This record gives sequence, structure tokens and C-alpha cells, in this order.
Amino acid sequence: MTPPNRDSSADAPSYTYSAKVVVVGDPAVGKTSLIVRYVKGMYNPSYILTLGVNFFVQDITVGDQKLRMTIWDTAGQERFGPIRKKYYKGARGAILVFDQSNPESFERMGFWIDEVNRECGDIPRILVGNKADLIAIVPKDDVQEFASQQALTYVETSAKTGMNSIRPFFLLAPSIIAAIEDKSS
Ligand SMILES: Nc1nc2c(ncn2[C@@H]2O[C@H](COP(=O)(O)OP(=O)(O)OP(=O)(O)O)[C@@H](O)[C@H]2O)c(=O)[nH]1
Ligand SMILES: [Mg+2]
Repeated sequence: MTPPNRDSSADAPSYTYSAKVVVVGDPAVGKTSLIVRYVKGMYNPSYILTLGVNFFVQDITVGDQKLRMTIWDTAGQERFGPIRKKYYKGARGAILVFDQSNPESFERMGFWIDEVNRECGDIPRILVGNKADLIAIVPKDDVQEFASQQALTYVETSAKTGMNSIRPFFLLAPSIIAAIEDKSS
């Protein structure tokens, strides 16, 4: 039997699996910037808030498999909540982003985890502390404790400098593939 999400057509063998990934977190934490840095290698210092949702497509090679990630860049602003919820459907991975220089964005992580749990269930996820180029105000010990409580892998990134900007996606990909293969066996 062909597993779900495995591309079995003869003329489209360019990837092994495809999966939707959602990137969530408070407004202005750098969700769009991280994705654009990863997918396009670019950085824009001005804040252009995301209206509703955008998506990007990126292939990731993991061993001898290729995962086509459709990365859904959601809007952190409260007023887009109802729109955002529609776009969680079918997501197989989540990247949870806060801004290390903005404690409130870290305190709100519980809200984002609850929303992902409610809308997507138990999908693989990664915790990202962005803006590592700025002075970190969120205590690193608090982040480590939260990550271990929630069983989350934690990555510090800077979309501005490019530091670790591909890591969240590369760390997530093997877990997504494992989850797809697990479900199809
Ligand atoms: N110093 C610094 N600034 C950053 C970094 N990443 C993003 N920014 C800036 O932070 C602001 C907000 O970034 P966005 O990527 O638009 O934030 P967002 O999370 O997508 O915001 P919403 O779409 O409203 O949810 C912009 O001015 C970015 O240039 C970073 O790593 N370091
Ligand atoms: Mg955005």
C-alpha cells in the first residue's frame, strides 16, 4: 500500500514526502524573517506584519529522502487569530518562535503550544529563541527549564545575522519523516 504523503506518481519523483509546517509565535518575533532568511537567504530590517498567512515551499534532504516542506507563515497579531486557526489543518510540524529580547513573547509560549495542541494534536515541534544578536532579556535558564518541561528541542537563532537560521527546519524534518513513516506502517 502506498503510504500517505508519499509521492508515488512516475513523473513527479522529485521528493519522497511532502509536509505542511506552521510557524507560530507573537507579533514581530521574527517568524517571517526566519523563513525568508532560510528560503531566500535575505533579511529585511523593517517590520512588515503578516496579514493572515503566507506560505513558502522548500525541499530538505534527510539522508536519502527528500522532504518537501510547505512552510506556513502565520500572523502573530491577535486580530488574525480566527484566520490563523484555519491554516493549522493538516500541519505535520510546528516551529514555535519567541524573541529573546522580549520576555512577553516567551511568556506567551504556553498560549502558542495550547493552540498547536488544540488545532494539530501531537505533532513534532521545535522551540526557537530568535534575535540572538540582541541582548537576551529572557533568562536562558528559564528557557532551558521550559524546553525540558515541554520536551522541546530549543534553538537560538538570528534571522538578522543568519545564525542557526536553517537549524529549526533541519531539526524538524527527520521527526516529521519519522512520524509519517510511523503512521503508514
Ligand atoms: N535584531 C533582530 N531583528 C530581527 C530579527 N528577526 C526579525 N527581526 C526584526 O523584527 C521585526 C519583525 O520581524 P517579522 O519577521 O516581520 O516578525 P513576525 O513574527 O513575522 O511578525 P507578524 O507577522 O506580525 O506575526 C522586523 O523589523 C525584523 O527585521 C533578528 O534575528 N534580529
Ligand atoms: Mg510575519
